[in-house]
Amino acid sequence: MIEHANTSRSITAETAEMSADEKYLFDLLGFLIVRDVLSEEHLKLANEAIDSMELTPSPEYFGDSVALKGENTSTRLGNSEGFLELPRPFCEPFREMLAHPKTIPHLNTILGEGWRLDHGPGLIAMDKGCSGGMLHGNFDNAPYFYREGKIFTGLCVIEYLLADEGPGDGGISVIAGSHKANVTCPAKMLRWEQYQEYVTEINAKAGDAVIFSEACTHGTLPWNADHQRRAILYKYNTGHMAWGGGGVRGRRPSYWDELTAPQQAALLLPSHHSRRPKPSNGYAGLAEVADSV
Ligand SMILES: O=C(O)CCC(=O)C(=O)O
Repeated sequence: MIEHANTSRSITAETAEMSADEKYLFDLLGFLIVRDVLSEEHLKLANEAIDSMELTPSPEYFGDSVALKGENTSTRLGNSEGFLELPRPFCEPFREMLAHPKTIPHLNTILGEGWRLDHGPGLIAMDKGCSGGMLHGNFDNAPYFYREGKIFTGLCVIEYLLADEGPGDGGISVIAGSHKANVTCPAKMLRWEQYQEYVTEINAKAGDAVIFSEACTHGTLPWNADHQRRAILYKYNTGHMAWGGGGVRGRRPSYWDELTAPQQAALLLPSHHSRRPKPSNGYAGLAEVADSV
């Protein structure tokens, strides 16, 4: 047995893991396509559920990029609420995706056993001509590295495609290998205005899952296909980022209102990495997230 002095035992000999080939590809590229994850029945049910929903326009993410601006004024549509609470049978595909038998091995390998849903599920729906979104990635405190035969990283996305994303359609795109980049990505590349040949448009079929580390620079290309783009994103994190379950459990304590913002922020449950109220943003959003204490 190999002794690994510094790593935790979040992966054991019994852990269901992704294959050696998949591990190679994910480590090399920062993303992976897993084919045929959703059954035809679940794919149909998920799409029927979305057909019956009123989708809301999402904020625009193309920033000042000329290249990512779509031909139409239509923004991407979305919904990030209620998928798991839908009436049966419509909740079933979304609940299965939460911990899907075909992608559990991937989460185990990437995040270690004990991973948790960090946020989502959230739907991205785009009609023809819809604008894309700026490339981004490599957030602070969520790097990617490989040590002692094990992947270490933070936020990991499983994006289940509910509609095909074929060549030239647009949609999810990545800079392959950028999860290990050491140098800042040129702004024009993030805007997809230069070096487009190094940005990979991921092509996959409805029912496939695209798995990527948020450390891998990724974004959305404008949508060109006649059919609506539909992808539902589940974002996971390592369990130890919620190692002890938070300083305060259960109901908000009676003395909550007597605490200062820094004191309240210190007690929040561990699910607000980038938007966590902190000194540098003036503790913005504290009131909204405090209910999660
Ligand atoms: O699927 C996409 O369009 C990209 C999603 C994205 O940018 C993200 O999850 O941060």
